[in-house]
Amino acid sequence: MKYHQNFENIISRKFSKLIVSPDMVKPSQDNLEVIGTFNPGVITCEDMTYFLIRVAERPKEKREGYYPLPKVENGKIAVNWQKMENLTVLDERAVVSKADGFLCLTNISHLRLAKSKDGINIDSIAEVPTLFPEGPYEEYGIEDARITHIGDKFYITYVAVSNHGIATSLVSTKDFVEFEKHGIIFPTENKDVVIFPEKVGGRYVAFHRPLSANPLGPPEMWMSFSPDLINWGHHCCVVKACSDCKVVKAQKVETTRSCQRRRATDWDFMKVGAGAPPVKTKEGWLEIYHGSFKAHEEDTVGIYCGGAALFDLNDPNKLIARAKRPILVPETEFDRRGFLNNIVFPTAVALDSDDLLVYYGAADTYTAVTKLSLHDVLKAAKS
Ligand code: MAN
Repeated sequence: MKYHQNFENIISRKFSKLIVSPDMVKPSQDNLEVIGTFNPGVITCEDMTYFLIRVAERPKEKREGYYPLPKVENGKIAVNWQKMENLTVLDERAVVSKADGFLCLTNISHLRLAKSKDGINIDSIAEVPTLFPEGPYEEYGIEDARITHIGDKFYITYVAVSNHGIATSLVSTKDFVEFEKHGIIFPTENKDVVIFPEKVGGRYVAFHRPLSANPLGPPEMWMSFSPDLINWGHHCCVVKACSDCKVVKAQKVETTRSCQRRRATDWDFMKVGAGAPPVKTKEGWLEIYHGSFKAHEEDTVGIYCGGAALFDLNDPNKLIARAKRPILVPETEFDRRGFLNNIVFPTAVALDSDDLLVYYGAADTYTAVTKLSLHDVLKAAKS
């Protein structure tokens, strides 16, 4: 597929590698199949890289005229068989019940630990779930971990999905064996919460992505501050969807959310959300985030790319630069073909001397890593 020039990569990848695919992971129950191992939280500490991979599963059994909708009940994934005629398919991920208008997911996720000594080749993957959905706020699964190392602990944010909505919870661990749950830190609807690796001006800092039920504007990246990682406040919007936000003409773009008066050629015109916990560079806090757009009417969720933005080191809610074009577009076969095509969803980065290793979910199916020159990324951000 040829993209509009606004979607073309402005920098070249040094390499890309698929590192975890669904066939490498055992299902959590015999009646389920693993369809995705993606959007990993990743952190490197003392010569070991830890991955918390989102493992998406769906029921193996098929019944003519029915949809198997998974849900956690009594610590297990149960299947709710719903007549297809009573549902409207929203996209590959979700159906809507015609009776009450509520969404149900077609697959359900948990988090699984994998380890790697070199950060690129996986040495081991847990045989059973590491963090499994539990309680009333997680009955439709837990998704998209982001890991930040502060002091002697790893802090993990993840998305908790239930019929209460989509919220973000926090857990911490010292060893990836024992986990302490801290509950929901951003209530519904909020996701893409990533915590900065150190306090700035005496406060913890996080990006988050609230979603307004009233489509007054597109989903955008916000920032907030906390004395203790639990209580967050001083919220402000720091990155708006659409890097070049001029309105050229009223244009109706069907999304599940809104009709948007913006240019359909902007790579991030549908939404933006934080990706990886930011890294500290001489130029500022570097954030690799995601944005999405619809290239064709038939695209369901749209195309997801990675972008780069820089924030002031001492005053992080000050955006100092932002790349006009994406720095990562779906490029490899595994980015382009999967459960959902054309998705690059960055969730972690690691500095590797003069390079940046970017870990991401590819096509909502795989965990992948790519290497970019840090100099190229900073130059792109300032372009
Ligand atoms: C949303 C979330 C992510 C997913 C992307 C792309 O942002 O559901 O988990 O990877 O869409 O489908």
